[in-house]
Amino acid sequence: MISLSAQPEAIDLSLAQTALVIIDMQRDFLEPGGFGASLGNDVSLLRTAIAPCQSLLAAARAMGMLVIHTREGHLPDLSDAPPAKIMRGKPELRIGSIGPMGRVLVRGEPGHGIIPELAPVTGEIIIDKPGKGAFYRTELNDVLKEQRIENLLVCGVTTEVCVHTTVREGNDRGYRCVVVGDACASYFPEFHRVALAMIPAQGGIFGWVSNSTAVVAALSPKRMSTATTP
Ligand code: TIU
Repeated sequence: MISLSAQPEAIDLSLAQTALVIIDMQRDFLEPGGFGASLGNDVSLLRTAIAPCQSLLAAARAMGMLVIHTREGHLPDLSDAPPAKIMRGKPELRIGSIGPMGRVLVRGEPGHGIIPELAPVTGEIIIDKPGKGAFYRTELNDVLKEQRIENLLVCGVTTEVCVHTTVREGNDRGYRCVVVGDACASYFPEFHRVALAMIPAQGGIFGWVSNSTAVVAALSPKRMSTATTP
């Protein structure tokens, strides 16, 4: 059991019942030529989340915490992509079109892969999701129930889109969701700030917000032993 400093207040977490969920750290969102860039975004803005996600991942791996990576993307025949999503806006490349990293937002294409800095290792779970939320049309809830997980440490991109949707879904399903703020990023810094502010408002309406330094310290056995020293 650890006590993690967070907003709106510290949260006690049983680590055996806690999972790290890394949302959509894919080349399609973080590298030029992918889905994020096709929507007109400056993808370099998301890179601030990489190092904090790496720290969280290393700490979670070191203590054997369940790690879940998610990827947004569609089947090659686009049967799981609603026309309303494909035809939305005026992107340079639509979902399914061929770009420099293969077909945009399609499973199995280079752009759909997780960035090398955060590549999953054997034993970690990868959830492929067709929507913004990681619970919608996926096995995520079943996996979490099977592993008796009650708490989610959530990071990744983008703060106000897939991170927020997943946290809202998870909160409604009874999970305590702690968003690791500096390990999330948005193409819109103001949206990032406001999205994080919404979560702990009203006594924690969607969950808690913490930061990677606090989480890594709380997960580190060294810190836990020194914390007991008077
Ligand atoms: N466009 C945008 O900000 N995000 C997405 O489309 N997906 C995720 O957030 N992963």
